[in-house]
Amino acid sequence: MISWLDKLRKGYGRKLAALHKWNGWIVVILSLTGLILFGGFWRGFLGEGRVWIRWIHIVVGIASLVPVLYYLILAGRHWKQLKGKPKQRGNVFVVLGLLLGWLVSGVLLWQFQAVGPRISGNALLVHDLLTWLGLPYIIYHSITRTKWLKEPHRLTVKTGRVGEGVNPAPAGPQAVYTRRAFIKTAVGAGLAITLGPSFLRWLGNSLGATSPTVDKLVETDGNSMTPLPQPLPASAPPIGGGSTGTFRIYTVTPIPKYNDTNWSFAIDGLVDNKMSWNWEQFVKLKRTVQVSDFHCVTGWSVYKNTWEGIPLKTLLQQAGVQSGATTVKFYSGDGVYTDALTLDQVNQMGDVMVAMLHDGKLIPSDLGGPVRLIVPKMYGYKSVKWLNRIELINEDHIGYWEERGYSVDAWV
Ligand SMILES: Nc1nc2c(c(=O)[nH]1)N[C@H]1C(S)=C(S)[C@@H](COP(=O)(O)O)O[C@H]1N2
Ligand SMILES: [Mo]
Repeated sequence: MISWLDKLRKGYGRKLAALHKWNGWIVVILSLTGLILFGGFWRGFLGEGRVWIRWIHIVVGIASLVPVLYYLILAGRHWKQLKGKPKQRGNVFVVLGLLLGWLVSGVLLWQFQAVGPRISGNALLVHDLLTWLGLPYIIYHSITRTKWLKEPHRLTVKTGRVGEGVNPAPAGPQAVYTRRAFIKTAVGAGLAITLGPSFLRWLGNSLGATSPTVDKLVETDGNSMTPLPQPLPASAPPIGGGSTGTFRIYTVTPIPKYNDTNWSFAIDGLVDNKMSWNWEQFVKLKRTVQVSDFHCVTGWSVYKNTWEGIPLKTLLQQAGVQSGATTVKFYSGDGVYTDALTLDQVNQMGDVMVAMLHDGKLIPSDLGGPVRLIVPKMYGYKSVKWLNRIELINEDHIGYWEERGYSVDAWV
């Protein structure tokens, strides 16, 4: 046992340097893939590629445990070496803490279905917070610790014509200090200026009790629908008391814009009465109100949404589902996104809704309005945005994200 550890410790200095390098690459890969996963912008672009990036992120994330464990074997000696260097000792703690924090919260996010939305929601908060604080720290650390900054006179030696025997005089300590201090400040300020505002916005949205951003999205709604639906008394003020949490705007296409002339809705396929509506007609359909939570598989949730719309069951009854039908297929007006539920699932759930209002206001275009599907008991990818067609079919249909690796079983 002891000799086995000793073997691993052999060549300590070289190993520590190699570890540092490997760790650096792991952090670079995780940052790039993580930022792509975080940015909604990439979703439309990447499509299926996103699932691969997610897998790379998870596998490399778990693999990051290897250098951490290896470091712990070497840590005793490294620790002694850093005696009298409190800053560097602090740095070891920060980096180990970051890596372990990312790892634990990452595993919980990966296993979202096993741990449930509350835990994965908190894991996402931790994962994001560590990224907001840790990534700038690591970038700062790597820039301000590069060799030429630490030992600038060596650089001059290298670039000077050494062989001639006249080494240029090393810069005086005063000059080194000011140049180092200046660059450190510049890097710090640059990071603060570029990342600060987005960080504060993220912090406000994540920790804020209500989601004022929905109001903002309503204000800047790309849709212009007339007439506006009159909310039911249960919607205004919303019986749910107003939603808490923030929707992340997800789309795999540019966000479509609607008005009352280019919007329509249809039910067809295996039904006795195929039906279609324009906006004016659709607004007149009888609506109901329900309160429910909304969970995305990536970890975020929005709680206590008051949705107003038409229960899917009601629409299906009016259309008269034929006995051969087994599946309800949903189409988005974006022309790309689809998903499906079996008729059994629809009947079992009872709260699947074709929603038109959220907390008493018309759903804005960014959030899938004017009409989107809501499936509270399943993860968000079932809740098709810009819903404009429902088709009854007699075979299975694999939805957009299911085709790209998400579980067909989307139960929360
Ligand atoms: N048309 C369409 N519907 C969609 C999506 C999409 O990209 N396009 N994303 C799904 C996913 S994964 C989630 S979590 C929710 C997000 O809804 P939001 O953008 O209103 O927050 O919409 C779902 N419905
Ligand atoms: Mo999602």
